[in-house]
Parts: sequence; structure tokens; C-alpha cells
Amino acid sequence: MSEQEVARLPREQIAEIQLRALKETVDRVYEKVPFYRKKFQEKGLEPGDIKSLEDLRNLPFTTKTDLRDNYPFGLFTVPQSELVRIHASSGTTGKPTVVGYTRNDISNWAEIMARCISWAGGTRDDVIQIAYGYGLFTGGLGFHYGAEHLGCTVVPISGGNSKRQLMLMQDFNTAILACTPSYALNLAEEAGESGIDPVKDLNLRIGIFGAEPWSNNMRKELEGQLGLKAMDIYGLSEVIGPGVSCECQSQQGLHINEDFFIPEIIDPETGVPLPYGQKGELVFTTVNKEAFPVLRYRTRDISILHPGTCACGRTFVRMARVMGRTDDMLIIRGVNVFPSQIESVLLEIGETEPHYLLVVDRKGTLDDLEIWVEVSDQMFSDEVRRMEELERKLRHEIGSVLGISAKIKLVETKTIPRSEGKAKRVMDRREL
Ligand code: DLL
Repeated sequence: MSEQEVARLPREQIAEIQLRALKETVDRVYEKVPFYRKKFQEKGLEPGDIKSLEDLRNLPFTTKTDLRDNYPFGLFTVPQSELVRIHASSGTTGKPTVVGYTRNDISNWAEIMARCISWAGGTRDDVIQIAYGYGLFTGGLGFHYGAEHLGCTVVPISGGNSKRQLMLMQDFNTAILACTPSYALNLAEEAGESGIDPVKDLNLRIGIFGAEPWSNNMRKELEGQLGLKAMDIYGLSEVIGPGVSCECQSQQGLHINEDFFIPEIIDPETGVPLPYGQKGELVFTTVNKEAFPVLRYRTRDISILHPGTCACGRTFVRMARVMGRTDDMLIIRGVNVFPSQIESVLLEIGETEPHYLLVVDRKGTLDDLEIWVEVSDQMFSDEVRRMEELERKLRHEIGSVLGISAKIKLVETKTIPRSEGKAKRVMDRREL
């Protein structure tokens, strides 16, 4: 069935497809993966107990720790000879988490990514510059296979080397830029410094941005600076890579490729599934993967699921833009806040540069937050009074919108490191 058909099926038919594939996945992991069999047995469950989609909630969760404990191939359901690709996420400490794909998995992933690029507005006539990192990270190759599948002209440039990126964008008439939002911002800045006006001198039409949290205000910033329509794409290596979900032209959330991934939202504290419309942790069960299926993988990403037919006509459930990860949530004097919420307030005020860093420290038992924000060189060197006023204003806005008290430190341009992939927005001195 084509994407045009499957993504618009009545919900009952999507549920039927999901249930059939879920049962196959459950049989598969029970038979092939001792880890899952043991978990089932601990819960007194047998594969035959899964009779409806509601029974999904009885299945055990899978976590990143489970992946680490079974490093490297312990959760795979096929012998290594059937794997045609491995990806891995870097992991700040210790071993990476490793994921594997059979030939069919790669071909399904290409199909899913082709869907996403076309939802975002891409066509076979477009030149797409893939500036996500190629390598063990899933971003570059995930986009690559999807874009080729769609028939785009692929420029597999990977991340970094911004001057060259800009030159090729001009010379090849690149229409689609695929990279992290923070790298897109970096490219816009580099363009300015090289005397290129992206809006006039480049022909970018679409940006397909993801792999890190970003705010709606960052979307506006990027659209303004680069003269393109910025679309949000989401995914994670443990589930497949990019392509778990993506925005369509209506931009009312990201459609989840539900014939491959069954989403749930749970209360991150209790693990209890929450109804549609409530905010919580995203959990995915893959239902068509061969090498590395996962049951109820806890993503730690915070979002909301929205049912109902989209203005584009698709019936695939939509997820709200990811606010952040439970492990990136800051607790500043008892108030929970995600870096992307701070980003949103800073960009809304708009008197600073869009580059910031959150420095968190602990004084006694309390968390202390200092927000470093860049200001223009001119303001930094000449306008002490304006800087003081701006600091006051930012402190006040952050306080009144987010309910947290933070110190503001205005810094010179280029003080904050630029990213070529995922930006590091938080420097946590509590761990030092
Ligand atoms: O980042 C896959 C990807 C590549 C997605 C390119 C989109 C584009 P990982 O390195 O495993 O995989 O990181 C996954 O990144 O759990 C989220 O916390 C975060 N993330 C990914 N996309 C978004 C997004 C890739 N659109 C982790 N918005 C996920 C917010 C995102 N966070």
C-alpha cells in the first residue's frame, strides 16, 4: 500500500495493521531474544496474551540501560550475517548504544524517510544538501537513503565546513537543507560573514531540521535568516533513526509513521499510560523491524499525542514538537524548565543574538542558573547602559514567563561554541 493510502486509512484499519504486526514482533522477540523472554516470564506473560492493542500496556518497557546491558548485539533477533548496517549513538560515558539493520530494515527506513521528506515538501526535482553527520550517527545515512528513494539529487556533504556548504548551495541550487537547527543557524551566521545573503543569494525552499530540541521561535528565526520553510523531523536511533515522525504542510504536529511505530505517552514517574492530549514521556514499539525490534522503548522525550484527521487528510497520529528530554530538564529552585523554553523567551525578546548557553551550578542545596547570551559586537563594546537595561529586561521576562530566577550574562559574539551537529545548550557544573 502506498503512503498516500496507508497514512489516510480509517483508524480501525490502522489498528488492524498495527495489531497484526505487533503480534509478529512479540512472537519474534520472545523466540529470539533471551532478554525479552525472561522479562515476559517475570510478568507471567506469553506472546498469545497479546490479543488487542490495549494489551500493549502489559508488555515490559525497554530502556537505554537494557541496551547497554546487552551490548553490543544481545537484543538483535538475527545472526550477524544478516545485518547489513550498524549505527551507534555516542553516549557520553562508557559504551555506545548499538543498533542494527537487515536489508529489509534499510529498505523500510528509506521508504519511511522518503515519506518524511515529501511531507516536508520535497520532490524528486529537488537538490537536497544533507549536512547531518554521516557515520555511526543515523542522521546522514538515514536522510541519504530516504532522499535517494524519493529521487532527489543528493549532496552527501555531512556536517561542518560551512564555507564549502554555502558555495555548493549556490552552485548546485540547493532547495532543501537537512541538518540540525543549531547547525542551520551556524550556516546562516557564516553566510553573513562571507557576504552572502541567504534570502537573496540562495535558493533554499525547505529546511528539514531535527535531532535536537528547538523552539517555535527558533523556527521563525531560521525561516527569516535563511528564507526557507523550516520543518521538524524527529527520530532516535533505538527506534530506527530519523523518520519516526515528521511535519506535513499543515504543521500541526509531527505525523508518526504508525504502520511502523506504535506510540504511547506515559507518566515518566509512574510509567502509567496517559490519554491523548496529555503531556508525558514518549514510548515507541516498533512493529516492522527485523534486526532490532524494541518493545515499549522509553525515549525520555516529552511530548503530547494528538489524534484526529489532520488538515492534510492524514489519519496518522501527530505528536507535538518535543519539549525536551526528561534528563535535560532543569530544576531551578523547585521549578521544572527545559532549555527550549528558555530559548523561546530569549528569541521572543529578540534583542540578543540567537546563541545562548545555560550554566547550571549548585549553591548549597539549590540550583543556580546563569544564562549566557550573545549580543552584537557594537552593543558589547559601546553601549554599557543598554546592556544593563537588557540584562534587567531578560531577567524580568525569564522570571515572569517561566517562573524561575536566573542570572543573565551578556557575552561577546562567538563566545558560545557553534555546533556542527547537536548543540550543547547546558553546561552543568553540578557534576564537576
Ligand atoms: O537524532 C535521529 C535524527 C537524526 C532525528 C536527524 C532527526 C534528524 P539520536 O542521536 O539517537 O537520533 O538522538 C535521538 O534526539 O530521543 C530526542 O531527544 C532528540 N531529537 C531527535 N529529533 C528531535 C526533534 C537522532 N525533532 C534524540 N526535536 C531523541 C527534539 C529531537 N528532539
